[in-house]
Amino acid sequence: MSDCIFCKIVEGTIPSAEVYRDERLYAFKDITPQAPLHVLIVPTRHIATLNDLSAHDEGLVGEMVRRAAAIAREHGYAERGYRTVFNCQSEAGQSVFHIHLHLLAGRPMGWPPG
Ligand code: DGP
Repeated sequence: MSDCIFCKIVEGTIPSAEVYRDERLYAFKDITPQAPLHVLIVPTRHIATLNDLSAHDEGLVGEMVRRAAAIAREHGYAERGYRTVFNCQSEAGQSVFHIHLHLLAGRPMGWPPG
């Protein structure tokens, strides 16, 4: 989608700190990290919110979650712990409307989230 900031990051027209890439996923460092490790995992195809997922996307979402776990493990957080978050719509904190899974690790996390 032409005016989507994460599509531009996937295409490389906006620079980002790459963590992982394949045909279906791109993972990169969050520009305003909220933890020592803060990575965003996005599909390379534009999907605006979780509400726009179809049954066809179940494998894709599974890949996003498994990739978050793999990145956490690569950074040494598999046993210590990490948090994964999808924000959906503005009230929940979604500010970029291209779905992304936050992976946060490296500090104690409170609950409930703010
Ligand atoms: P959310 O609020 O859940 O929609 O998360 C959007 C995240 O995207 C937020 O943590 C900041 C991050 N972000 C926004 N713009 C950019 C950017 O241009 N580059 C990078 N690396 N991250 C961005």
